Amino acid sequence: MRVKMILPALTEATSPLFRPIKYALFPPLGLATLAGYLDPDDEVTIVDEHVQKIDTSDEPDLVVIQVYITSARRAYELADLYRARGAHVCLGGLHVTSLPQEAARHADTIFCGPGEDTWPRFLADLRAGRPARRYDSTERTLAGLPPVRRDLIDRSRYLVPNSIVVSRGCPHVCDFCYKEAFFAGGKSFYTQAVDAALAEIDRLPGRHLYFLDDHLFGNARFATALFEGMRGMGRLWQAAGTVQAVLRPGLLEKAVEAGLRSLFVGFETVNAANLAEQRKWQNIDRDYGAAIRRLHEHGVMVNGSFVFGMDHDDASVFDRTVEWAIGQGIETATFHILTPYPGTRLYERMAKAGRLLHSDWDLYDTRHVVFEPSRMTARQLEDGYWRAYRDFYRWGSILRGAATKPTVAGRLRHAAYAAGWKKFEPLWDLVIRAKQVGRALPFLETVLAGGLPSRPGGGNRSGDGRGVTPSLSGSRL
Ligand code: B12
Ligand code: SF4
Repeated sequence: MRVKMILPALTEATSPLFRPIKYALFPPLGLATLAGYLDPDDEVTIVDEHVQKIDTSDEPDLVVIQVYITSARRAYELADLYRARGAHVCLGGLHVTSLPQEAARHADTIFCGPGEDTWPRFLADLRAGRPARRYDSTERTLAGLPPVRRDLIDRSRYLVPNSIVVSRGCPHVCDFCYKEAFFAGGKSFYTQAVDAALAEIDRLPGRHLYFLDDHLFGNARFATALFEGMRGMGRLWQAAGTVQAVLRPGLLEKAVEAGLRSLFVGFETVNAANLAEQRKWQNIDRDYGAAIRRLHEHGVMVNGSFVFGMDHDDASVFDRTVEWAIGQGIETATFHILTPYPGTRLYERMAKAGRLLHSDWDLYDTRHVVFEPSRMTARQLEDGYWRAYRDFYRWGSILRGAATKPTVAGRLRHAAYAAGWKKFEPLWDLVIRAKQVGRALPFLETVLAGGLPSRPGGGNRSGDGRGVTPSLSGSRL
């Protein structure tokens, strides 16, 4: 069977003028995971439109498309094209799960929720000549997961080819997050067996890893065993975690011993009232400053994530957030405009109150205002969002942030990391066009390694020295 798997891109990522580096960070791990279930004699390709053009002149038997909200329009366009040509078209992923009826109009088969249970079921049905129109995931386990088909990924096109996930979902329930809707109908947080996760890590070449798990620290027992198993592998890695997990005694130390050097932390807001509104219980009454100090003391750089536009935010929130982040010595920040994804509680609340402005999914990209804010105008919110980026990444701000570090080496590392992410965008653009992303960055791995409080154990168990791919944690999104 000829199988074509596609990750369509949103318009910005395919711009002929300028391609932000964030779209060349991570390969399509979801599709590579699903490819693991195909037969060895299936002819399969994975095409990621964020980094390559899609040739639509072919005639595959089966087309598999992963749909995010921001790429839904493009995904449907490709689906219609291949259906007209007689291929069996499957659509799955977050947006299909949120709006199955919308997606079904463009597909032969749709998939709701994670694919590990439904996808092999569908493949068996297809081979038996009776594929269904819709599959809903209910069994949630990562046991027996076949190896991710990384051989189908062109590593040289990505800054971080070694992205990995060893769990799914998250134990928390924040109102604005995709997670409750996506995992409805089954468990919403589960992990691989520790040995399987370690084996997957061991298979990855080079030194650097990026865990894309929503909350790698979410199950403390699993995380402890994983970090203990990773000790001595000589890895340098980045991940996402919560303030709560950082403050938990012992866990961060183990992560650092295993090679953690930069953490994406969802602070979300400096406005405490917003946390209750969004059911971000795990952040309430947590000392953000203490969490940052603890990370920095352990040589871990912080990528702070902030959301603007919650109901208690007024027009002063941008300056306050930026000043706070600089003063805390946060190395990189990711700002978002609050975006109600269909299927979330936030979306329901906004829809009920008549506050949604439109359903143009292209603009649900966390850079546009798609609802009526409560204490400022939509214009103020959008302008403030862009201003926050500009102000945080000014040279003056980078140097002020760097100056909070106690040592010269620490200051240099901060400046190199923050500037590398945002100050050299035109250079990244050139590197992407020259298809040299994968080779460009041993320098950044050096930056990550620069903060070690102590040296981790020696070499790389499986490493072959290739694919050393340091990253900037500047974007999880
Ligand atoms: C890595 C990442 C990115 C990367 C790369 C994406 C990629 N290569 O896949 C980059 C940096 C490009 C990115 C960009 C953006 N992202 Co992003 N990203 C993620 C992140 C952190 C991890 C994705 C991942 O690899 N997961 C692990 C794999 C194994 O899971 P998976 O991809 O979901 O695939 C599984 C299932 O979805 C399902 N499945 C998927 N497709 C199909 C198809 C079929 C047929 C079947 C059967 C099953 C199936 O089966 C797979 C195996 O279980 C997620 C958070 C998350 N936890 O998902 C956010 C997330 C997906 N991003 C999000 C957003 C908003 C964005 C941006 C708009 C942000 C921005 N402001 O620019 C952009 C635009 C994305 C776009 N192109 O349209 C949102 C999506 C919201 C939504 N409802 O669509 C998420 C959920 C973050 C969040 N919490 O809000 N992102
Ligand atoms: S902690 Fe993060 S991943 Fe978990 S529910 Fe909240 S926003 Fe989503």
